[in-house]
Amino acid sequence: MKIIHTADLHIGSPLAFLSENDRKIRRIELLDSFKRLVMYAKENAIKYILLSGDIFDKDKVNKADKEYFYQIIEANPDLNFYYLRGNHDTNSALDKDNIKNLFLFNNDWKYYYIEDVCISGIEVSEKNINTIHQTLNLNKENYNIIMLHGDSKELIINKFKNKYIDYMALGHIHTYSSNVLDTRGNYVYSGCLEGRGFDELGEKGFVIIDTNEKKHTFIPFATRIVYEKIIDITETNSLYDAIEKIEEVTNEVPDKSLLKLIIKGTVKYDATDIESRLLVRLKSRFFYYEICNKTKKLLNLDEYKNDISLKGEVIRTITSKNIAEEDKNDILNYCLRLLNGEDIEL
Ligand SMILES: [Mn+2]
Repeated sequence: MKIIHTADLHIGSPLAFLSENDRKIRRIELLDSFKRLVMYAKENAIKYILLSGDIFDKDKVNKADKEYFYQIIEANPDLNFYYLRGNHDTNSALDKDNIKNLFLFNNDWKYYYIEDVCISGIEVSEKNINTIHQTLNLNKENYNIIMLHGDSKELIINKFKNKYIDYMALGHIHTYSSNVLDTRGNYVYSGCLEGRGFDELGEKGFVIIDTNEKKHTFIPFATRIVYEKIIDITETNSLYDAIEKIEEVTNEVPDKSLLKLIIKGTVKYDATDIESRLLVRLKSRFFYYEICNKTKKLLNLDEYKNDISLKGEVIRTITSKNIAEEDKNDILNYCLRLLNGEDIEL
């Protein structure tokens, strides 16, 4: 039997860094990824989908989005959905216990049996966290799947060892990871279906559990991927060289992604213009991009040696101090930028 494990869709996320229009598009994509997942399940004859919490970003999610999510479930009665709520969507399914193909969980262990597969789960709270390990009751002969939402520390994963668990379908951590629980089972975070910001970088997707083969596979599935690239342009000799080097890196990032470029290094030329030189190409290729220009200029101190100005005075004072050359350059850079009226970030 094949079962899909997904979690942390966070439908209704604010996505505040995007423009109003892009935010609208991206929010629809978060919901649409769930619909694509259901289509994928149908095409691959997978009848069971586990939703391990935080399907909605918060309980007060847009009503239309919430209804649409449940309509996708109701429109596919041949698929079975197991929805265990997380810390963001505690009340999201309160009035949904009438949907025949939607199976919910609560604060006590609940067990659903499909042939020799047992899908169990419990919604963890402060009240039950210290007893959930003892109250779990599994049959050794079954293929046992446990659904939980929380990080491995708060769930006290070690206490689940040697309880006949084959697969722990977890939610809460937004990146896929699979770890050994004991000689029999694994505990797996499916991660979210779509990266929403620069704290959710890289491939996102879901997991297919194969209970016959006793294995599981991560399937990359995101509409767009969020990337962060750090580029050091210290070795470049001109703005043109720097742009070439940066474009070499950005060319490898797929179209329509979300990209943050962090450009750093100390250069001999003026690199303040980097952002505008990159604008045309980046704007046309990416859904969203931002540039963080952390470059510093290597100063030619001789130019200021006899300068009768506040700038000259500052430079003479700092250069005469007994500090490491590298630190000196940094301090001078900050001072000169302050004198230019710029805001600096230390
Ligand atoms: Mn969570």
